Amino acid sequence: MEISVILGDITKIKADAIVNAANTSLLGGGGVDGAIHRAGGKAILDDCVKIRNKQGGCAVGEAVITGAGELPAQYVIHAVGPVWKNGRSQEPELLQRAYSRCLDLAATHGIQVIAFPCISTGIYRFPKKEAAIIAVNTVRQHAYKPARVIFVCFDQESYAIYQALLGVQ
Ligand code: AR6
Repeated sequence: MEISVILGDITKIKADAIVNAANTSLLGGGGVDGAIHRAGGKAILDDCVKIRNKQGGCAVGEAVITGAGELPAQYVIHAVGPVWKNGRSQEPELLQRAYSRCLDLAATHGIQVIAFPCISTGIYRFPKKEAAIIAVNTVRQHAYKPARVIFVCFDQESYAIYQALLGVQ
């Protein structure tokens, strides 16, 4: 398993699956969620609505998978991270579970290349470094080993944090 980090827009990544930092409604929002739905078109929302009608959205710390519409990826995995409150409301455990559920779905769908954004670190205000440590540790410790995991950072600060954690220049 190769783990890498890039600075850029996750909607441009040609992975088997890109991960979305969604919310429990699965109906879209701002941040990376807005970018993915804008770039991918209506097909992604249609798939989300079907899942919503069947299971009533997606709980915090869980993930669901849809097609990727017009995106270069094949699938979008919509993960719901926690809103940061005070760090004592199970935020770390819930963030870890969200990453882990993405890898569970990757395993069941035979996904070999998966790209993650920095879930919960934008609108949900999870501290960037703590979130990155959880993301990297969860990927390293999960039973499923895809061929390639790409952490896609959208800001220089997150990029530097992942570079340091992964020991790359
Ligand atoms: N490519 C990669 N990363 C991005 C992109 C992009 N195009 N755009 C933003 N980011 P956020 P959250 C980064 O706020 O904190 C939505 O409204 C961003 O810089 O997108 O989990 C949802 O519907 C940050 O590092 O997600 C939820 O309601 C990271 O993606 C809520 O926001 C996550 O920031 C979820 O909040």
